[in-house]
Amino acid sequence: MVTAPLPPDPAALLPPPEPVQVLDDSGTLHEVDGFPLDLKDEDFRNLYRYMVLARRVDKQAINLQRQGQLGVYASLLGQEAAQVGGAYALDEQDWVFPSYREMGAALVRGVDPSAILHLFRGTWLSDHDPMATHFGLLSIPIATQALHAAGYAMGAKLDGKDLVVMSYFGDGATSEGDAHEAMNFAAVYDAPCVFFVQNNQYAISVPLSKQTKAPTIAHKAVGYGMPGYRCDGNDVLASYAVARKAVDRARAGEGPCLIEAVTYRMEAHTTADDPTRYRTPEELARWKARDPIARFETFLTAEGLLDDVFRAEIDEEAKAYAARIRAELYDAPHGDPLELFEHVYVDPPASYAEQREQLRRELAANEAGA
Ligand SMILES: Cc1ncc(C[n+]2csc(CCOP(=O)(O)OP(=O)(O)O)c2C)c(N)n1
Repeated sequence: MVTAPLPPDPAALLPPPEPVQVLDDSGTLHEVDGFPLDLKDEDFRNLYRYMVLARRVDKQAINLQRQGQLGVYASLLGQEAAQVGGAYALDEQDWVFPSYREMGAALVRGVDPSAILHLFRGTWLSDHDPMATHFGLLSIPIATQALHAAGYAMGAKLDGKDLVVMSYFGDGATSEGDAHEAMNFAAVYDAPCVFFVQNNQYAISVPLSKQTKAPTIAHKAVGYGMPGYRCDGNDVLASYAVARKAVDRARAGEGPCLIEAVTYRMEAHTTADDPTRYRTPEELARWKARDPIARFETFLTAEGLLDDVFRAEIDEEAKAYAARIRAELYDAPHGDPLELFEHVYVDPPASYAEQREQLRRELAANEAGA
């Protein structure tokens, strides 16, 4: 008699009761069983560098929006450790499919931040060349990138390619059908895919408590038959160690994982949001005290890896990044809105031509009235 293989032991897929934490709140390192750190001094410095650059680019982007140079911007403040730690676990041939908040992961992949900011300015309709960095285009429709990631990973497996795909999305995105379908497909087909959820506690104004009744987001993994991990997302080393484990499993053909990095969005949802309407100053202060960069600095200083020379070097580099962004973005000419219709269909449907004509008329009327 042929018997079906036993389903995985659900208990083995459950996240540990506490999020994995490598650096405690005071910046002291405790290695965690099962999540080894394979990092050298140079890696510690790189992680720090990316986090500081991400924060500086983020600040510059907010300033540009305030000056009317960007339409809108979604800040990553507070999420630097989760993003940088996660992306640092990938190899060059691997891929990332991001949401709109992933400037930190973009920097790790070598994406030019100005290219991304052009999208927020509306200079052009896409942002950067994904083939150059293996960093997908920013996805604004929530959770759609999880499907792109699952599909890309399934395709890579069919092609016999050695690559792992990581998709970043938020706690709110886990309520979308797209996230469910992506995780289910990836698990069923053992796709080399890591679903990296940054649980920053809010989906715009909706708190996590109104998002799910699951004990944690990581618990949802069991329903798909894949392991769920949780880590302290304000701890760059924990974010790295957990992502490393998930990436290694996926690369070894053991299928996908769901990671929940527990973190906090310290800024507004986007520059169009007012977070004082739905969260308290006390809550913000509690999370500010857990700042991911400050915690890592304490560790690096104690290890003798962060001296004044290195600090000054990174500070100079961050200033230069910001200056380049200002030079590139300030008063950059806008693209032609009609381009919107150019690259979607080979044979556009008739309704498309009507919509294009409607936009053309509106633009002409605006021009005439200007
Ligand atoms: C399909 C879809 N529905 C609604 C929106 C509007 N929207 C933009 S951001 C957002 C909240 C997303 O929250 P979360 O997934 O937690 O990510 P975060 O923004 O906190 O990083 C919503 C509902 C959207 N962009 N796409």
